[in-house]
Amino acid sequence: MAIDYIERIPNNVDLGGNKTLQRALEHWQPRFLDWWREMGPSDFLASEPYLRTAISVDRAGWATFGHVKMPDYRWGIFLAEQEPDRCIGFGDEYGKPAWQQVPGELRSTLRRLIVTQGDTEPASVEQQRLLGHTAPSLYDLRNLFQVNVEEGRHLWAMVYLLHAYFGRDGREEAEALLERHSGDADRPRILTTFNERIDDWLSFFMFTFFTDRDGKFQLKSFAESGFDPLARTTRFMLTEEGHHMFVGDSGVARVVRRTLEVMKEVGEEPDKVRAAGAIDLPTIQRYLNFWFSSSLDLFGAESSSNAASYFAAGVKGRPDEAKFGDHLCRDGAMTLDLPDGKGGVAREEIPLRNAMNEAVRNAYVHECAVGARRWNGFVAAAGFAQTLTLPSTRFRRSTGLWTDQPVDPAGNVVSDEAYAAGLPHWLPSDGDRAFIKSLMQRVTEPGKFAAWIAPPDRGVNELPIDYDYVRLN
Ligand code: BYC
Ligand code: FE
Ligand code: FE
Repeated sequence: MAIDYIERIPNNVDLGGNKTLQRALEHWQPRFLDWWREMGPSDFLASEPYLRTAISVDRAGWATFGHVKMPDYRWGIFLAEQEPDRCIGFGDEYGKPAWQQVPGELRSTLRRLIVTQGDTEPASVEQQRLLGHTAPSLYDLRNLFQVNVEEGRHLWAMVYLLHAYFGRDGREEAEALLERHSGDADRPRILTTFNERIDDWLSFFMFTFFTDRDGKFQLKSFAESGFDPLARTTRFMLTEEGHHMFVGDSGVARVVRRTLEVMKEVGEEPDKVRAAGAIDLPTIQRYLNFWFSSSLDLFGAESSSNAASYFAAGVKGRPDEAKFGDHLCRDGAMTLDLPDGKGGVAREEIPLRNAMNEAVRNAYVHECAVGARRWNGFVAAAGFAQTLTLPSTRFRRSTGLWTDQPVDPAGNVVSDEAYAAGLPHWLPSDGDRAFIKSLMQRVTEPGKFAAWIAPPDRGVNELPIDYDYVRLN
């Protein structure tokens, strides 16, 4: 289905056929633009990055590329095609027709989940708003802005659902999504990771690798939802998410490859690597530890009655629910490790439905490990024995069973003293951050890259690497 570009708000939901909704969203639109100008990449309003924009939701028309000023980007409302006669694929409502409207008894649950999802999107734009000043190349600057405009569109996706299906409460929540801000002392974003600072590009690459990947898993859970408009919305969002994770995966890989080039010249000693202007692997490991552990919290508690009721009600399924044999999960169980309160580890069996957060987190950890293995492949191929390792899922947790437990990255419960003494070695120190910051120098000549990162293997949309990916007007 083609997207209607004549309208002020591009859409494939026949917005023109619902004047009340159209007016409400046209009222929200200038507020969004004000927010973008104030809280987005505000110093680059006149720049023209080479961006892709969706002009239809099918494969052929998905991405149209061109130089565009970001405030002129056509943010719109795009849903994946409706599947005729779609049925609910899991939980107690299994096999019943998917809902085209919000069931009354699920209204507040669905609203809360949609608000939580929607809150993360503008939060990430806020977190990344100053990175343009220190972009290591025009290619990277363009990727940053591509991610930013698409996160802005993901906000639109959730705001559409709030306006279209949740009446007055929904409209109020849509306003509030522009009023909370990342890191704000009074009105912070909802989830902790989205209040953390992203002041440098190593953090940005870690965030797009680890945190956007949580986005992928959460969106895939919603893509199974019995609430069909949510499922269709998130299905289309997922087509954009692939690029965000590519930015993270290839970004970290390029940092590692540059580090390895320098290590071949000056040896493995971190100080020497730093003196040569690259990022030593132990520092990369500490950044990895920070963002991985923070992102693990985003899956919620290991044992969650909320998760059980989402699953039972058909609100939130497992990613790729169809690949599971049992869609009811009435009598399955999962065994969890938990602190025994005496410095050791106990085990507890809980009903599978209550363990849905943990099941999804496990799949996520598995996928993160594939990325880490790839980076380690570069290290090994360069002839070095160091490795980048995902810390234990018990390490530095702020939600769930392991909240505030003294656990080292290997997963061992240690004494409080050992934990306090270890943390500066496990997480980026002030010194690490100052060093990374000192490397963040802006490079604006097409085809040139900062010394701490290798060029990418190829450009965007089959263009050369030295293309003018951003016209800095
Ligand atoms: N920080 O029973 P649980 C993305 C709270 S990323 C602070 O598991 P729930 C993106 C929780 O509120 C994807 N608090 O809770 C990426 C609950 O508190 P109450 C975002 C947290 O809510 C990059 C308590 O702990 N999408 O799209 O059922 C760039 C017990 O936990 C946190 C979603 O998150 C935390 N991390 O499950 C741009 C999907 N975690 O109510 C975008 C929508 C938990 O007991 N959200 N708590 O006071 C959800 O599905 C669920 O809210 C959660 C948590 C899975 C997050
Ligand atoms: Fe997003
Ligand atoms: Fe994303």
